[in-house]
Amino acid sequence: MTLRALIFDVDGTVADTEEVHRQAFNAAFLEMELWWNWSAGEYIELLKVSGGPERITHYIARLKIGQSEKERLTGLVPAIHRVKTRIYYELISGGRAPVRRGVVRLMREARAAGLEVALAATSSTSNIEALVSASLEHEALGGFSVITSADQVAAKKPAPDLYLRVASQLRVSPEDCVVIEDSANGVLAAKAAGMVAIATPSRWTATQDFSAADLTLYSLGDAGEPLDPVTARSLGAPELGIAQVVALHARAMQAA
Ligand code: XBP
Ligand code: MG
Repeated sequence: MTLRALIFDVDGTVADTEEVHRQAFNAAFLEMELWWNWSAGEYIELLKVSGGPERITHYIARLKIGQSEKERLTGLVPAIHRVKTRIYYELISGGRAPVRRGVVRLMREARAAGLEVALAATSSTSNIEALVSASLEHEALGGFSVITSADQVAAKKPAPDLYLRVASQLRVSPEDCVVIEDSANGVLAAKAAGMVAIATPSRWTATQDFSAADLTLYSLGDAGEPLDPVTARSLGAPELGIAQVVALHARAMQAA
């Protein structure tokens, strides 16, 4: 089983988008005349639920209000999320989300090594495309073998559906894939799909449990911002390069 594909989660992995998502949620609540406003601290907790509609529903379920009011508000979730998605699309199209260090370099190294490079996200395809166009200026959409989002599968992370769909679209076996993920749900989804998972927690997910990951790094490292000496020594390089990804995959396959 040789490594054939490198799959990047999008939100929090390719770029630090969650602050933009949080602002879009709050702007949507305002527009819908709802009294909610998610603080950064609250959002870290809410991010343990994957998916915008699921997150709002989870939030409503915990409000100290009557059951009938909860049902009325839950009925509004699709409308709230449509407004949120419109606002997010506008914000992200303005290039508001910084790309994480080393992501573009590792994508290019993977392509140069003949690997498929794919994107997989819980958010919608249009949101991913807006982010790629606005923030990954040199990485054309065409540079990705597959771009898949949760609106194409039945169950969101931590279910394996999204990653299994990427593997089938790439016509590769899940075992031939390595996933880069910033969330615990994402790592669990990749592992449930039978893939090797590298976790790169973000400032929003740093408190989550990444014990299921095959490797956890706080960053991929990059020229000008190498990994700290201890991490670099354990990795055998100042940044996570495609050679380290191939070696990790080979070790995981031998151990399987
Ligand atoms: C990200 C999510 C998404 C975003 C919000 O997960 O869970 O729900 O936070 O986007 P991942 P939507 O990085 O695992 O893809 O509101 O479009 O769902
Ligand atoms: Mg993510």
